[in-house]
Amino acid sequence: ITLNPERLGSKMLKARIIYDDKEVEITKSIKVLAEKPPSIYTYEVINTYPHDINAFTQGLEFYNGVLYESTGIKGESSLRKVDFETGKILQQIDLDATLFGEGLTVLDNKVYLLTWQSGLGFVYNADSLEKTGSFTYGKSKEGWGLCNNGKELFKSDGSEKIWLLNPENLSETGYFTTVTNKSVFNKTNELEYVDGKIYANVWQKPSMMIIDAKSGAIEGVINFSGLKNRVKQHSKLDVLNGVAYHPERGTFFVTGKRWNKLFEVKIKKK
Ligand code: DDQ
Ligand code: CA
Repeated sequence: ITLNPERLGSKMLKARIIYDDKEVEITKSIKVLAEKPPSIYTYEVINTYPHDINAFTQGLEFYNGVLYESTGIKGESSLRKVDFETGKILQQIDLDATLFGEGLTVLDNKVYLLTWQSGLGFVYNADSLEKTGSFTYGKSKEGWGLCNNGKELFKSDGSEKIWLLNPENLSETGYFTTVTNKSVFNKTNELEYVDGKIYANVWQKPSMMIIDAKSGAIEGVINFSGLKNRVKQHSKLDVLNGVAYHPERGTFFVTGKRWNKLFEVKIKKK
């Protein structure tokens, strides 16, 4: 039996054998893990910008120099364009109060936005934020994070899988599993695609993973636990969430749910 080594994770092996003159099928589940442990990365804060303290940040991505941000919580969910330097909201649309906004990504002037548990996503014109379409999920469970590589979308759903979606019709064309050399990991949340890797923050952890976007191998981890202490402390303060890459500056921007700051950081291998 040969395994497709491109994608890691759980595999089901099936074999038909002759036993006592009878043909029987045997199955065995195995886990194909990454070869190497993840490398440790560190970060340096190079700038701090204001961020809406009320925003329950879900999606974060730059497109043509503008920061696109989506927020969650029913009745507070929105899609906005933000001037990252001042934190000023340039344009905003609110989601129906029955929906819980989740991740977003922008491709070919279209914003794709997920909702959490209603199985529903939306498409908007990136300039006007006018709604141009909607879609439902296939086999993926919930709507968590989104990013894209210029051709396909990547979607997290709270499980150990990252799904690939066709941007034309939003069909799920496959998935890969996020694994280290030791085990399978779940709960990747907000995503960002840069040069063949997906930067993913992990729900309820102050950490980010660097995942190979083909195999699913977790190649790096970054501990951002120092950042939450640097924002205004208040009773509704929530977890680190939101990572956006700025290609012209070559830096990452990270924030959290109801954080009053957006941090511009440089990431490097320890
Ligand atoms: N998710 O973004 C990680 C997918 C879900 C975040 C859910 C946070 C719960 C907030 C409280 C909900 C009250 C109905
Ligand atoms: Ca992002």
